[in-house]
Amino acid sequence: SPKLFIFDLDGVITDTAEYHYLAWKKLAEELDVSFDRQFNEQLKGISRMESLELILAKNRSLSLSDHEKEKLANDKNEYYKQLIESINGENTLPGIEKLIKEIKENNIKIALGSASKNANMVLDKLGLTEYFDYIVDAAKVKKGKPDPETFTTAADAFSIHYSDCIGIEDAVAGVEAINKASMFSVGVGSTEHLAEADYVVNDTSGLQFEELVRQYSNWKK
Ligand code: G16
Ligand code: MG
Repeated sequence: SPKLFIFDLDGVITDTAEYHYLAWKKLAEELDVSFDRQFNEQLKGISRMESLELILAKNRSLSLSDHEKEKLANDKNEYYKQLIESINGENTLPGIEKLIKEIKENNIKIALGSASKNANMVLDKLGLTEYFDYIVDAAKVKKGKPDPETFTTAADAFSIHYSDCIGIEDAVAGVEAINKASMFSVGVGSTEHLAEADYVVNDTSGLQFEELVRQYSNWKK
Protein backbone atom coordinates (compact mmCIF):
# COMPACT_ATOMS: atom_id res chain seq x y z
CA SER A 1 0.00 0.00 0.00
CA PRO A 2 1.06 3.66 -0.40
CA LYS A 3 3.34 5.27 2.21
CA LEU A 4 2.52 8.92 1.63
CA PHE A 5 -0.46 10.97 0.42
CA ILE A 6 0.35 14.46 -0.86
CA PHE A 7 -2.63 16.82 -1.02
CA ASP A 8 -2.91 19.96 -3.06
CA LEU A 9 -4.66 22.70 -1.05
CA ASP A 10 -6.65 25.09 -3.23
CA GLY A 11 -9.36 23.14 -5.04
CA VAL A 12 -8.75 19.83 -3.26
CA ILE A 13 -8.89 20.41 0.49
CA THR A 14 -10.96 23.57 0.27
CA ASP A 15 -12.58 25.63 -2.40
CA THR A 16 -10.21 28.57 -2.18
CA ALA A 17 -9.64 28.01 -5.92
CA GLU A 18 -12.92 29.90 -6.33
CA TYR A 19 -11.56 32.81 -4.26
CA HIS A 20 -8.34 32.92 -6.28
CA TYR A 21 -10.55 33.10 -9.38
CA LEU A 22 -12.68 35.94 -7.97
CA ALA A 23 -9.61 37.91 -6.86
CA TRP A 24 -7.91 37.59 -10.26
CA LYS A 25 -11.17 38.51 -11.99
CA LYS A 26 -11.40 41.72 -9.98
CA LEU A 27 -7.82 42.63 -10.83
CA ALA A 28 -8.31 41.78 -14.52
CA GLU A 29 -11.38 44.03 -14.66
CA GLU A 30 -9.35 46.90 -13.21
CA LEU A 31 -6.73 46.31 -15.91
CA ASP A 32 -9.40 46.01 -18.60
CA VAL A 33 -8.22 42.52 -19.50
CA SER A 34 -10.84 39.90 -20.44
CA PHE A 35 -11.01 37.07 -17.92
CA ASP A 36 -13.19 33.97 -17.61
CA ARG A 37 -13.25 30.55 -15.93
CA GLN A 38 -11.79 28.84 -18.97
CA PHE A 39 -8.70 31.09 -18.88
CA ASN A 40 -8.55 30.70 -15.09
CA GLU A 41 -7.92 26.93 -15.46
CA GLN A 42 -4.39 27.79 -16.61
CA LEU A 43 -3.72 29.74 -13.42
CA LYS A 44 -4.58 26.90 -11.06
CA GLY A 45 -1.52 25.69 -9.18
CA ILE A 46 0.63 28.42 -10.75
CA SER A 47 2.43 30.98 -8.56
CA ARG A 48 1.02 34.43 -7.96
CA MET A 49 3.57 36.25 -10.13
CA GLU A 50 3.40 33.73 -12.98
CA SER A 51 -0.38 34.02 -12.94
CA LEU A 52 -0.13 37.80 -13.19
CA GLU A 53 2.28 37.49 -16.14
CA LEU A 54 -0.23 35.26 -17.97
CA ILE A 55 -2.98 37.83 -17.41
CA LEU A 56 -0.80 40.75 -18.51
CA ALA A 57 0.23 38.88 -21.66
CA LYS A 58 -3.40 39.09 -22.80
CA ASN A 59 -3.12 42.85 -23.17
CA ARG A 60 0.04 43.62 -25.11
CA SER A 61 -0.31 47.36 -24.74
CA LEU A 62 0.27 47.06 -21.01
CA SER A 63 3.96 47.27 -20.27
CA LEU A 64 4.65 47.53 -16.59
CA SER A 65 7.75 47.87 -14.43
CA ASP A 66 8.66 45.16 -11.90
CA HIS A 67 7.59 47.55 -9.19
CA GLU A 68 4.14 47.98 -10.75
CA LYS A 69 3.80 44.21 -11.15
CA GLU A 70 4.66 43.69 -7.48
CA LYS A 71 1.94 46.14 -6.57
CA LEU A 72 -0.67 44.36 -8.72
CA ALA A 73 0.27 40.94 -7.33
CA ASN A 74 -0.05 42.41 -3.87
CA ASP A 75 -3.47 43.92 -4.68
CA LYS A 76 -4.68 40.50 -5.83
CA ASN A 77 -3.45 38.94 -2.60
CA GLU A 78 -5.29 41.57 -0.55
CA TYR A 79 -8.55 40.78 -2.44
CA TYR A 80 -7.91 37.09 -1.87
CA LYS A 81 -7.22 37.53 1.85
CA GLN A 82 -10.46 39.50 2.26
CA LEU A 83 -12.36 36.67 0.58
CA ILE A 84 -10.85 33.95 2.79
CA GLU A 85 -11.02 35.94 6.00
CA SER A 86 -14.10 34.17 7.31
CA ILE A 87 -13.42 30.61 6.17
CA ASN A 88 -13.53 27.86 8.80
CA GLY A 89 -13.87 24.07 9.10
CA GLU A 90 -17.15 24.16 7.19
CA ASN A 91 -15.19 25.18 4.10
CA THR A 92 -13.31 21.88 3.99
CA LEU A 93 -14.59 20.12 0.86
CA PRO A 94 -16.86 17.03 1.18
CA GLY A 95 -15.12 13.78 2.12
CA ILE A 96 -11.71 15.34 2.80
CA GLU A 97 -11.71 15.16 6.60
CA LYS A 98 -12.98 11.57 6.51
CA LEU A 99 -10.28 10.61 3.99
CA ILE A 100 -7.54 12.28 6.03
CA LYS A 101 -8.66 10.45 9.17
CA GLU A 102 -8.69 7.09 7.36
CA ILE A 103 -5.19 7.69 6.01
CA LYS A 104 -4.01 8.41 9.57
CA GLU A 105 -5.74 5.30 10.96
CA ASN A 106 -3.82 3.26 8.39
CA ASN A 107 -0.52 4.77 9.57
CA ILE A 108 0.16 6.42 6.23
CA LYS A 109 1.89 9.82 6.18
CA ILE A 110 0.17 12.97 4.94
CA ALA A 111 1.83 16.00 3.36
CA LEU A 112 0.59 19.21 1.79
CA GLY A 113 1.93 20.23 -1.63
CA SER A 114 0.72 23.75 -2.32
CA ALA A 115 1.94 26.60 -4.52
CA SER A 116 0.35 29.10 -2.15
CA LYS A 117 2.15 31.46 0.20
CA ASN A 118 -1.08 31.50 2.21
CA ALA A 119 -1.12 27.70 2.69
CA ASN A 120 -0.32 27.61 6.42
CA MET A 121 -2.92 30.24 7.21
CA VAL A 122 -5.63 28.44 5.22
CA LEU A 123 -4.90 25.05 6.85
CA ASP A 124 -5.06 26.72 10.27
CA LYS A 125 -8.41 28.36 9.52
CA LEU A 126 -9.78 24.96 8.47
CA GLY A 127 -8.45 23.39 11.68
CA LEU A 128 -6.53 20.73 9.75
CA THR A 129 -2.90 21.59 10.55
CA GLU A 130 -2.52 18.79 13.13
CA TYR A 131 -3.14 16.06 10.53
CA PHE A 132 -0.24 17.08 8.31
CA ASP A 133 3.14 15.47 8.89
CA TYR A 134 4.85 17.85 6.49
CA ILE A 135 3.94 21.01 4.60
CA VAL A 136 5.45 22.07 1.28
CA ASP A 137 4.39 25.58 0.31
CA ALA A 138 5.74 28.24 -2.08
CA ALA A 139 8.54 29.10 0.33
CA LYS A 140 10.04 25.57 0.27
CA VAL A 141 10.56 25.12 -3.49
CA LYS A 142 12.56 26.82 -6.23
CA LYS A 143 10.45 25.60 -9.12
CA GLY A 144 6.67 25.58 -8.83
CA LYS A 145 4.19 23.25 -10.53
CA PRO A 146 4.33 21.81 -13.24
CA ASP A 147 7.88 21.10 -12.04
CA PRO A 148 7.80 17.99 -9.78
CA GLU A 149 9.78 19.71 -6.97
CA THR A 150 6.71 20.43 -4.77
CA PHE A 151 5.91 16.70 -4.68
CA THR A 152 9.44 15.28 -4.56
CA THR A 153 10.28 17.64 -1.67
CA ALA A 154 7.45 16.10 0.37
CA ALA A 155 8.60 12.52 -0.34
CA ASP A 156 12.25 13.40 0.32
CA ALA A 157 11.32 14.72 3.77
CA PHE A 158 10.50 11.12 4.77
CA SER A 159 12.95 9.36 2.36
CA ILE A 160 9.95 7.64 0.78
CA HIS A 161 10.26 6.31 -2.79
CA TYR A 162 8.26 8.38 -5.27
CA SER A 163 6.42 5.29 -6.53
CA ASP A 164 5.07 4.82 -2.97
CA CYS A 165 3.30 8.19 -3.09
CA ILE A 166 -0.17 9.32 -4.17
CA GLY A 167 -0.60 12.96 -5.22
CA ILE A 168 -4.07 14.57 -5.37
CA GLU A 169 -4.60 17.65 -7.56
CA ASP A 170 -7.30 19.75 -9.23
CA ALA A 171 -4.94 21.61 -11.59
CA VAL A 172 -3.52 20.54 -14.93
CA ALA A 173 -0.12 21.90 -13.84
CA GLY A 174 -0.36 19.91 -10.60
CA VAL A 175 -1.19 16.60 -12.28
CA GLU A 176 1.75 17.16 -14.62
CA ALA A 177 4.00 17.77 -11.60
CA ILE A 178 2.87 14.51 -9.92
CA ASN A 179 3.38 12.53 -13.12
CA LYS A 180 6.85 13.99 -13.59
CA ALA A 181 7.66 12.90 -10.04
CA SER A 182 6.67 9.32 -11.05
CA MET A 183 3.95 9.24 -8.39
CA PHE A 184 0.37 7.98 -8.74
CA SER A 185 -1.70 11.01 -9.81
CA VAL A 186 -5.30 11.53 -8.75
CA GLY A 187 -7.22 14.33 -10.48
CA VAL A 188 -10.26 16.07 -8.97
CA GLY A 189 -12.40 17.58 -11.71
CA SER A 190 -13.41 16.82 -15.29
CA THR A 191 -11.72 13.97 -17.17
CA GLU A 192 -11.48 16.42 -20.06
CA HIS A 193 -9.21 18.85 -18.19
CA LEU A 194 -7.36 16.19 -16.25
CA ALA A 195 -6.89 13.55 -18.95
CA GLU A 196 -3.26 13.02 -17.89
CA ALA A 197 -4.15 11.85 -14.37
CA ASP A 198 -3.85 8.14 -13.52
CA TYR A 199 -7.28 8.26 -11.83
CA VAL A 200 -9.93 10.99 -11.92
CA VAL A 201 -12.91 11.71 -9.64
CA ASN A 202 -15.56 14.35 -10.39
CA ASP A 203 -15.34 16.01 -7.01
CA THR A 204 -13.81 15.42 -3.59
CA SER A 205 -16.67 13.23 -2.38
CA GLY A 206 -15.39 10.66 -4.90
CA LEU A 207 -12.07 10.40 -3.02
CA GLN A 208 -12.71 7.09 -1.20
CA PHE A 209 -9.74 5.67 0.74
CA GLU A 210 -10.19 2.01 -0.23
CA GLU A 211 -10.79 2.78 -3.88
CA LEU A 212 -7.74 5.06 -4.02
CA VAL A 213 -5.56 2.31 -2.56
CA ARG A 214 -7.03 -0.24 -4.99
CA GLN A 215 -6.40 2.00 -8.02
CA TYR A 216 -2.91 2.77 -6.75
CA SER A 217 -2.12 -0.97 -6.33
CA ASN A 218 -3.23 -1.71 -9.90
CA TRP A 219 -1.02 1.12 -11.18
CA LYS A 220 1.96 -0.05 -9.17
CA LYS A 221 2.10 -3.64 -10.42
C1 G16 B 1 -2.56 27.84 -5.36
C2 G16 B 1 -3.56 28.15 -6.47
C3 G16 B 1 -3.07 29.13 -7.49
C4 G16 B 1 -2.37 30.29 -6.80
C5 G16 B 1 -1.17 29.75 -6.03
C6 G16 B 1 -0.41 30.85 -5.32
O1 G16 B 1 -1.95 26.65 -5.48
O2 G16 B 1 -4.00 27.00 -7.15
O3 G16 B 1 -4.17 29.59 -8.25
O4 G16 B 1 -1.94 31.27 -7.74
O5 G16 B 1 -1.60 28.80 -5.07
O6 G16 B 1 -1.17 31.32 -4.23
P1 G16 B 1 -0.77 32.58 -3.34
O7 G16 B 1 -1.06 33.79 -4.16
O8 G16 B 1 -1.70 32.41 -2.15
O9 G16 B 1 0.68 32.44 -2.98
P2 G16 B 1 -2.33 25.18 -4.93
O10 G16 B 1 -1.06 24.53 -5.31
O11 G16 B 1 -2.58 25.14 -3.42
O12 G16 B 1 -3.53 24.78 -5.73
MG1 MG C 1 -5.13 23.37 -6.65
